[in-house]
Amino acid sequence: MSGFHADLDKCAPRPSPPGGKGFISGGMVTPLDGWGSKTMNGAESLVHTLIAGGIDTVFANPGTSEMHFVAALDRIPGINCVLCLDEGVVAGAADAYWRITGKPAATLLHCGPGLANALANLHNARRGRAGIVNIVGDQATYHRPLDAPLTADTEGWARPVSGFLRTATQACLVGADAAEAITAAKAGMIATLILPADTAWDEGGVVGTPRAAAARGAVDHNVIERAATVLRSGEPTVLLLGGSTLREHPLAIAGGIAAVTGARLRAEMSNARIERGAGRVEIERVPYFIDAALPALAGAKHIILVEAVPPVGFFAYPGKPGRLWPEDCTLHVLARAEQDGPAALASLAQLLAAEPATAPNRKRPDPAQGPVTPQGFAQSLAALMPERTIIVDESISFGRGLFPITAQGPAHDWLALTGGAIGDGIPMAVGAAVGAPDRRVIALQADGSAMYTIAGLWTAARSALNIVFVVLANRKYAILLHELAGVGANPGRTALDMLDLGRPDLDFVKIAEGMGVPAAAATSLDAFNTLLHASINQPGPSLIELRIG
Ligand SMILES: Cc1ncc(C[n+]2csc(CCOP(=O)(O)OP(=O)(O)O)c2C)c(N)n1
Ligand SMILES: [Mg+2]
Repeated sequence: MSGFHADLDKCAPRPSPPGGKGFISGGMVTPLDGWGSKTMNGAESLVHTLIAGGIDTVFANPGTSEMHFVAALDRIPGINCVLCLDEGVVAGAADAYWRITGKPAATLLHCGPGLANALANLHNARRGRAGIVNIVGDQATYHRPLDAPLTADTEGWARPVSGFLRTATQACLVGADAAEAITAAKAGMIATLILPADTAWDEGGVVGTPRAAAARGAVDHNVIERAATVLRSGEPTVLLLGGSTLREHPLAIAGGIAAVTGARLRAEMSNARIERGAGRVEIERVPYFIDAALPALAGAKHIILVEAVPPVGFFAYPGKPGRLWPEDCTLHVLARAEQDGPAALASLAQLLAAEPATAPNRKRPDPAQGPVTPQGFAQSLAALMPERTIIVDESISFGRGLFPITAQGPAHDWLALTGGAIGDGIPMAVGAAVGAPDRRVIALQADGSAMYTIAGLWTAARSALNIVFVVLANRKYAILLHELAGVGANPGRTALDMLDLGRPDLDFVKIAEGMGVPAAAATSLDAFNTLLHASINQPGPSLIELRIG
């Protein structure tokens, strides 16, 4: 969906811009006489429409062109405004807010460049199919032709990440435009609404009426029958799950199907949220590293995709395949991303007479002691994380082996990087904590990735968010050292220097304290356990710099 609103006859004529007659304004120069409602400006109609659409949170980094929107947020109660000091934080926070609440948040970004700063995390959000009402203030319509410094191709920059894209043209249409954007966001799209300053400050605003989220498309019965036939064949089959099928209930249903048919379960490598831990059916992801990913799907004759896309390697590697499924394996789509995967699984289970699986009783481990290892770290997490913890995982190389042991912890959610663009962990922790203030967020944060959007710590302090940031400080881009070998490159001094974060070492304790987040360092699991326990039991954010080598 894209383009300008066609419904112009609802509006009174556009007021004359300053400069009067003869000023260029998209061909329209009309006097103020006859202008419509004076009760509300475009920005106010936008805020009222957001509230009508159930939007209660705005992650914001404003500028001059958004001042009327900011003023309207001030005048009209009902929206929690969270200031973020970098647009990457805005976008990552809005993404995780969606993942945790199932509701879109709005953003507030400043002109093309503000949007551009947000793009990497909007890319991640799009890959995870998040719904966001992405509001970008921009130059007034009649100022745009003057090509002032902040003028940019805002639509052009927004297009690749946006499922819906609209530039408001008149104050009286902003409400209707916003209503459409909200409806699109509720369907799991990034809905970008570009708001030229005059469409915000002009009078004549009309509140729009967002529609309720449309029900997700049902899967055709023949498709379900075919999947049942595949599963009954007894040939080696993998059920590859993504999207909403990684929640507790559909996972139990998929576990039941696996139990009666012998199929294996796998989660997509890049997925937005898995419900796991005590009482949940355990599922492994398709591994990141190509040499682990290929064996994970080896031998499969069929892969049934449920809200998942065909599994491919993260990158190409010389002499290795890009597709992860074997040559003699057939892919079957049970449910596409926008369809109702859980309902399709339930119908499939019925055909196969499969009962939902019950998760085995896993014993919760004690915290591990001694030197820091990934296994010991995972064990301490499983031992100490509270019930309903939200784990935000940007742990990169240290985190590859954390999954099996943390499954022994209490029921929790796991939010992973969905689009491979690092710098999403701290922002996602912010958004998850804003969305679920009654829960504890533990952010597993690799050090190099932390530095992209480190400003998110300030928002965590300002908004007193219940987050423990665990910075995994190996002082390297460790994964890239591995990748260097993987692509067959022969590193020299310059190459190795570009993967090293030392000289000077980053002091995350001081960085955090400088932004109002209490922090301490640990070099052993014993010290980590003590700090984690204390952090979990105090409200607000804290940071543990865990030195891992
Ligand atoms: C936006 C973006 N920029 C750069 C990269 C390339 N990249 C992938 S991993 C990585 C370094 C990660 O280092 P760190 O966060 O310290 O994790 P570690 O490998 O040390 O565990 C970089 C630069 C990327 N994936 N995304
Ligand atoms: Mg590192």
